[in-house]
Amino acid sequence: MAENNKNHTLSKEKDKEIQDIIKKELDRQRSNLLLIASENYTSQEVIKTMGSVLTNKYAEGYPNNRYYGGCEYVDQAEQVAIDRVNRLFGSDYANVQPHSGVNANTAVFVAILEPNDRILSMSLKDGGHLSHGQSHNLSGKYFDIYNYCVDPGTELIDYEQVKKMAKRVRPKLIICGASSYSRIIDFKKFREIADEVGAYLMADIAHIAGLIAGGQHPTSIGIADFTTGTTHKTLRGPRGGMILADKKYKKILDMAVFPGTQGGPLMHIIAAKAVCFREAMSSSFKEYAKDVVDNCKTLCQHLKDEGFRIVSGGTDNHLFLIDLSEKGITGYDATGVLASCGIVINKNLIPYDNKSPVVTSGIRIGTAAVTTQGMGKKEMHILGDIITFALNNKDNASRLRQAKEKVDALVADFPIYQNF
Ligand code: DSN
Repeated sequence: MAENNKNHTLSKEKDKEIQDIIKKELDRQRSNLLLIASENYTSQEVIKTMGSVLTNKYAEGYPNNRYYGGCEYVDQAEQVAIDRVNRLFGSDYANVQPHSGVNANTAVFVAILEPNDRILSMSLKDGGHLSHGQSHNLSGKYFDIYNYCVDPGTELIDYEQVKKMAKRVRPKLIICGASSYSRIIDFKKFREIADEVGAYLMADIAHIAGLIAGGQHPTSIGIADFTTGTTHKTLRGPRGGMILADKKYKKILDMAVFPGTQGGPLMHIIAAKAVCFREAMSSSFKEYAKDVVDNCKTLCQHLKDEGFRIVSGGTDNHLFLIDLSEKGITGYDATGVLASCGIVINKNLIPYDNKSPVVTSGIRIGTAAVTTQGMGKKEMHILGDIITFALNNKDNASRLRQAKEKVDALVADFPIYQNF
């Protein structure tokens, strides 16, 4: 650099305050068992791509049709992401720009609905998502929301009730897909119901995207009009959203994402999505998806055998819900007890819960992250024993310390992010 020139941009100075926080978070992820059903450990290649210079680029618009110059390489990255996700899911249109699952859902609403149009979706208490019409969310404020519930006896989606409601309500859009439903979702049955009442069908596969990609859950592609999802849960990519659909919807969906609901796309995240889609096409990812479900079934059955009541009696996917009301402990307290032992889960409403969303009668457990770590059947039984021991000794500090020691021993055998 010439003597009098100043380099204003390329500071090599470390931001110690933030680096210390990142280091602490890395240690937290390394030293705890992450059983939050919507979390995972993404690959180092994904993390490296997110931390790339692609973050510097504005690229409003779509590949080869941008409002900025200099987009030749980010165009390539976005096209690779689109082509790969279409190949992965067998779709013929994809929008990889939504910043999140909520943004993907919102864009579909903007594409096809007018304010006050009717939506029929799953109740939040029964497993639905807040962006499917919760009253404080934009979806609940701008649209007329009707909810279907699970059957109070089986705790499974009652397709007859969905059909009856659809006939009565005549919604413009039916939403299927959930955040805390542990069973297979029958997209074909939803399609039949939507056809009977002339409604659009949107499948929100945020939770099960990786299971669909890995052949462990039936697909919604070719059945639902719109499939929305996230890339960071079972799909194990960067935090972000996506929309898949028939290409006849390309124009309205592209417009609804940009300029309808978003501005500049996050090109570093889109490139990292492309990395994740490639990883999810591998045969090892198929094995991973199968192991996630097998581990979930093993852990769920273990806890059931220990006397915990499992919502709907079991699981077909990567998560299950425990109803703790007979155990005399709330979801809120159970989350704290397990956290003190190094097991991170979330409290969760269960169907027909009489407690508030802050307290809850249940907890949700998922196996996507521990399966990424390499844990299998044997570890699921160890984990089941530790969870049982901790919840049965919730007020005994020395026993909770013993549970923590067991978690530490388990985690030590399955290190993650060693090269960071
Ligand atoms: N998708 C939610 C979850 O399942 O954790 C968060 O909104």
